[in-house]
Amino acid sequence: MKSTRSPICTVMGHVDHGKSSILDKIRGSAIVKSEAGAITQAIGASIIPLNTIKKICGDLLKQLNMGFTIPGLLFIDTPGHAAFTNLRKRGGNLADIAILVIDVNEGIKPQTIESIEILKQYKTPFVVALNKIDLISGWQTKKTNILSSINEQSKTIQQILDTKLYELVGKLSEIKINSERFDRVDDYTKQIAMIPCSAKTGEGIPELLMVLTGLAQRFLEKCLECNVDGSAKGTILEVKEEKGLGKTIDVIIYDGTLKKGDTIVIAGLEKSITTKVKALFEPAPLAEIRDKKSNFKSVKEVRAATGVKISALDIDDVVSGMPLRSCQKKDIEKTKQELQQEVEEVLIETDGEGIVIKADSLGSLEALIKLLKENNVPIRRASIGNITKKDIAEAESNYEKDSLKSVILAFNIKAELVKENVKIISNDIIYKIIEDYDKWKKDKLLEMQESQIDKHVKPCKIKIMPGYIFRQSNQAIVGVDVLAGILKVGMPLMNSQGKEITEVKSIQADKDKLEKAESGKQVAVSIPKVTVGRQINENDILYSSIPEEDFKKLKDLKAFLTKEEIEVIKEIAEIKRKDNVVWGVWISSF
Ligand SMILES: Nc1nc2c(ncn2[C@@H]2O[C@H](COP(=O)(O)OP(=O)(O)OP(=O)(O)O)[C@@H](O)[C@H]2O)c(=O)[nH]1
Ligand SMILES: [Mg+2]
Repeated sequence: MKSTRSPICTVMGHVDHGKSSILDKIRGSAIVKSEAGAITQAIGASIIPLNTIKKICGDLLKQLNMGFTIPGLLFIDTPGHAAFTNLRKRGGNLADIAILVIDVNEGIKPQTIESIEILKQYKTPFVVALNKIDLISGWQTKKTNILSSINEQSKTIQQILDTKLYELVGKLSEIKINSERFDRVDDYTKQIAMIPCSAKTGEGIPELLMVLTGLAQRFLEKCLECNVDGSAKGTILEVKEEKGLGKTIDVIIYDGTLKKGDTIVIAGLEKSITTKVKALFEPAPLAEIRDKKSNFKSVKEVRAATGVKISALDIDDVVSGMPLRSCQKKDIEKTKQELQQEVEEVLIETDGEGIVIKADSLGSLEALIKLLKENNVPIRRASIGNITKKDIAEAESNYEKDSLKSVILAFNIKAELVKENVKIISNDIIYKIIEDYDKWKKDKLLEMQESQIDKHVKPCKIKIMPGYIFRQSNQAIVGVDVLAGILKVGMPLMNSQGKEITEVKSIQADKDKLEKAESGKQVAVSIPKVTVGRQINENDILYSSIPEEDFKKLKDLKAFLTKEEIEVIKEIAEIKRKDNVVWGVWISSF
């Protein structure tokens, strides 16, 4: 039998911006507004029935002028830590809809961007809860709806709120999110609604629920037609050891019914696990938890959408984010294949060129892969869990060919193994990993090019200083003024007619031996094969004698030459051409 299940709504956002508090307030309002059945606590989630939402929203929902068929909303809180960053199901986000919480006084923070990136990738509709408005200094809490409350604030406060709100609208538009205050939105398919609110005073919470419910109903009705009596489909939230129960798995069920005794298949990294539901648990009513009887209540069956704790044998190797299905005995093999295929669609194992990536869960790995693909970064291997010797070896195999790909990107994973030729970039914010990777690549490229340029004879211009002839011949020693570029030991030198006459044997200044001398320095150099008064004289200008091959290479590395060096290299080319008209002409001019 087809029926509409509750849309799954995740609450996302930066640490401490008030995700849990907003959910608490929604739950709190639910309990205040009606007694029995106001909310159902599920494992890792709370379900607010439509009737309760209607009571909380009062006349607000009527304004929307819509008929509601969704039974309610199932909320999942995502804790600040990263394991929950991306709750996935095949082909999408486990969440049908989301609340993005932003602290009005703090604005956009790293995890806000992270959340937006994930919502964008999966095209998940969302609203922005602009939280903590009560902390705007001078804010007066009113017991009316949020719009009247805003209108009743002083003009200054109204202005402050508007400034903060539109600053945020501006920032969001930079990352291609078109947003607007909820009452000023004219097309919910094009604009993200922002609802100013306070989880502390409750202001704006009914409006937040109204917009969310309206959005859920309008856009989700079709995709929520699930088969309540069919086999259960779910996503693993967490694997947990519970006192008295042993290993258990917390699962969000988004389709079908799961019963005690059902056969379940859970996809694994190498192979799937098939087991039986030994027991199903929901959170115990508050009173029982207080009596310390148990935190959990055993139930016979659960229906989508809900969160449930499953106790079963052989679940030690279950990984969070993995898909779960219940099935008939005869369908085990088929289900196994389907689930394993789903996982293999995410994991990557190739011999091609590309980087290695690791993540702590299937969901975060998928999100990371998607972002890298958008950035055209080739992936050789993508897998879950700690970095292994094999990962290192795979990354290192790129080193010879392209050291920029000798990299492991790790999301929410400790980087313990190290190897000289393999760069490991780890972070618990996905887009930070990508930023760090880009930065590392840029720096590394510069470094590589810089070391490249040092292999070539670079442009340099010196003048033999009058009165500083220390030795005339037999390895002449003269004082020189470095007019441009860097004079280096080993550098071949030519005169201003373009004739290569000598090279720099050594450089000395104040009795110190130097490897090089920069423009502006005056140093003594020893130069063989020349005699002062014959091949060279006081006041002569000498240049580095750049071989034609080097001239070409320097053209490609132009970015690493100073303006002064570029001027000199042009002079050098002119001089070389006096002797050989085609010198370097096949290289377009500098
Ligand atoms: N004044 C005020 N304080 C708030 C509001 N919302 C949350 N807080 C406070 O902000 C702090 C963080 O709130 P949480 O709800 O725990 O934030 P969170 O986003 O769930 O944090 P993590 O789960 O750690 O990421 C707590 O001290 C809350 O009491 C609000 O609207 N007004
Ligand atoms: Mg929290």
